[in-house]
Amino acid sequence: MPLIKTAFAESIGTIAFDRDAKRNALSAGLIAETLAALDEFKAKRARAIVLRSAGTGKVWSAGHDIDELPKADVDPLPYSDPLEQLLRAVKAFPAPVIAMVRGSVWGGACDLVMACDLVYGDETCAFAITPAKLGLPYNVGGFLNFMSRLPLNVVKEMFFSADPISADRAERVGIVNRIVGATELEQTVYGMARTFTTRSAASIATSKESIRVLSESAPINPTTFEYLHGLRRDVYFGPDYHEGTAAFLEKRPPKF
Ligand code: YXS
Repeated sequence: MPLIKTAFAESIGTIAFDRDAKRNALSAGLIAETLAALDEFKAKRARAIVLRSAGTGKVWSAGHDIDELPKADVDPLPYSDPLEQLLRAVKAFPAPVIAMVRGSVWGGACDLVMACDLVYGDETCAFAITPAKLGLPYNVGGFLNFMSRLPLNVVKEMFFSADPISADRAERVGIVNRIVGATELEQTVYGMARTFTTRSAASIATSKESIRVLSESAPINPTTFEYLHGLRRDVYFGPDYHEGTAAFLEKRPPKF
């Protein structure tokens, strides 16, 4: 069974997560299909991509597939992780990627939404980043993804509390470009995508890549990187990560 649905019309590629049984958890399989779809749309010279859920359920995506997280003593978010590969592919895609969000967005899926170029949601959308619920150390690229978009106090509220930011606050703090009514969301998103198809693809691609390079240029020296990596190792070798992933799999609240 495919884990995503895709469509291509008017030079706009659509990728819809279709794994509701697991609340669109971003498994390696779902991500592989998504990466293949991005490659196909790049070959077709898509002028815009829409990333959405196929369903109309309460959850856009439950984030990284926790069943696939290493259970302990291993970096849970290495450079090679499928989700990290997807984040880089979205940021490198040579046309705008628009997240169309209905329902709640959790963990790594929130990072994915923040990696998209534009985000539109309806009043049911909500956004949570959840390493603090799993006892997990997030990674440097992920922190920078949030820090380059949101005020630090909001980044800290999200990472420390793991609580969802509701639709109206998400618009106020800048997680989303706009919140529109549920019945207008699709036409708003595809209307913006169509606008991009009438503009210079070369100019847009250069703007997107230049903004990516400039926004990611956070100069840190090797000693600082080693220090940050050491902080992360202390966590993923620590007791909280064992407890956080076990609690989720045993369907009970974690005891930190
Ligand atoms: O028991 P079954 O087989 O029916 O499966 C259940 C859940 O186990 C499964 N599921 C997931 N499986 C793997 N990875 C997930 N992230 C995940 N989320 C859910 O889907 C089936 C239905 O789940 P259920 O009954 O809880 O659905 P619900 O509608 O009552 O609640 C929906 C959610 C999303 C509120 C709830 O499932 C939930 O809180 N899921 C976990 C959200 C989360 O904490 N995601 C973070 C994943 S870790 C991550 O992304 C990063 C590494 S980090 O932690 O750093 O942010």
